[in-house]
Amino acid sequence: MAMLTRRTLMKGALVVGAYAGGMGLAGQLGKPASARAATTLLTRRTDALITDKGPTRAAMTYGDAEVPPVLRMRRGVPFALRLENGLDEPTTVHWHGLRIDNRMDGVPFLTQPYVYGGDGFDYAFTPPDAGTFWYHPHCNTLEQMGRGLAGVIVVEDPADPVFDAEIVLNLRDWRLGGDGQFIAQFKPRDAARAGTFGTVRTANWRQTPQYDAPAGGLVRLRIAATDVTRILTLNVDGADALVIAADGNPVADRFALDHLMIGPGQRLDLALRMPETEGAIAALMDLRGTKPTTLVTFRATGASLKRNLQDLPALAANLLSEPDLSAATEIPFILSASAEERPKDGICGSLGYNFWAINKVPWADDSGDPTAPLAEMKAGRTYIFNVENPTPQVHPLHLHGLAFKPMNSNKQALRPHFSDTYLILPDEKVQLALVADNPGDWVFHCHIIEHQKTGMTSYVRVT
Ligand SMILES: [Cu+2]
Repeated sequence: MAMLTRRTLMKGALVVGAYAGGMGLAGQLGKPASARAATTLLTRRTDALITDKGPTRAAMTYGDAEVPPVLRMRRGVPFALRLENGLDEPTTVHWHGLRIDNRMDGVPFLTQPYVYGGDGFDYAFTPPDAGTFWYHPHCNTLEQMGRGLAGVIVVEDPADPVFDAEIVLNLRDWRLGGDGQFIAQFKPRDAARAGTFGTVRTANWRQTPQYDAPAGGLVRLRIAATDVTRILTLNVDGADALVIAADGNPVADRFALDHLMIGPGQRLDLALRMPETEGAIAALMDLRGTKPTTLVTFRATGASLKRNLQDLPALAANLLSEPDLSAATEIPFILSASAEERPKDGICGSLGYNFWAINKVPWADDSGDPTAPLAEMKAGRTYIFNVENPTPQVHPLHLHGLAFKPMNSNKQALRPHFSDTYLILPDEKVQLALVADNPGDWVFHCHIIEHQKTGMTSYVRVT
């Protein structure tokens, strides 16, 4: 059935595996990483071929290749990796969506020291859930992510259905001028609104790349929206596509993709049924905004495999704690604009403004002044976050270390589903129900990074 291997389809996206099963101490969840991991991930500056104007200088990447590698892990298998910081500024790595030990969560000051240029940090954890996740810095985040530091994580499960091909898509924009070189990452007046948009759209750092896949075959598309600002409305032209997982977790009843909105930090796993005829093209589109944008194309190759989407087995569910709504404690989280005084400059960078707040408290996240937790929760108990968005903007709200179920929106019909990032609409009220089953200080913030960095950040404590 598998005519093409994953390796042949990954194209520029180098795959790094670092299963640490045989590596001893570094792989033990809950213990300090006392041994250096066999795999290293180097942050460094690089020239990048993003436009036809020649190399874009002073991009930032992870690893040896131009594009950050896809990190492959296995559910329940210890993983270890040493971050080596080759930048001339501090950084950290956050593993977005992975419910791991708080000490491995990558938030400077709150969970670990920042990692200076020339220094390293040993990350070691066991991913509890299979699915599509991603990794990025939590220090000088707008600049470092804007210049390239964002990669995709695939956590495999041996029971995953076999597809004819798998294609991982890291969707993001770049703030480049007409000469193909970086321009300022943000404009303050836009940070106070929807955020500052990129000028060049890419998938895996290429403009509208084309991938080959077997005609009539089933392709698993693992999509991560890693941009710092842009919200997408995804559709597929020229082929049928089913949504099989969202934000790392299988959907209970898979459904046809139809104008689905995802925001920064969110992921979508699609089962794409390739066209029958060799040479036929399908396209992943973004329909948000004034004109449709083709993000990626897929070209059918060879004789049709005659596969049927309905024959695809369901993905195995992740083992998440079901909230006990009869014994839940409710906690309000109200998003707002803010006009408080300038934040202090921090080692991990400040944008110099407070435009946003949660429960009236603006916090610029990676400045070393974390205020107090907005809520304290008892391990093992159920909580409901009553989130209200009276602002005129959409906000992708991300909670570290825990998984929640969105319920009872006054604006959207919600499917029962576990997630780590919720895209809240203007004037929406929603309930995020969760079991506080992972102790630690967990950041809860908007993933439009300008909003995060100008105050729309808080944290909760689980003890
Ligand atoms: Cu926001």
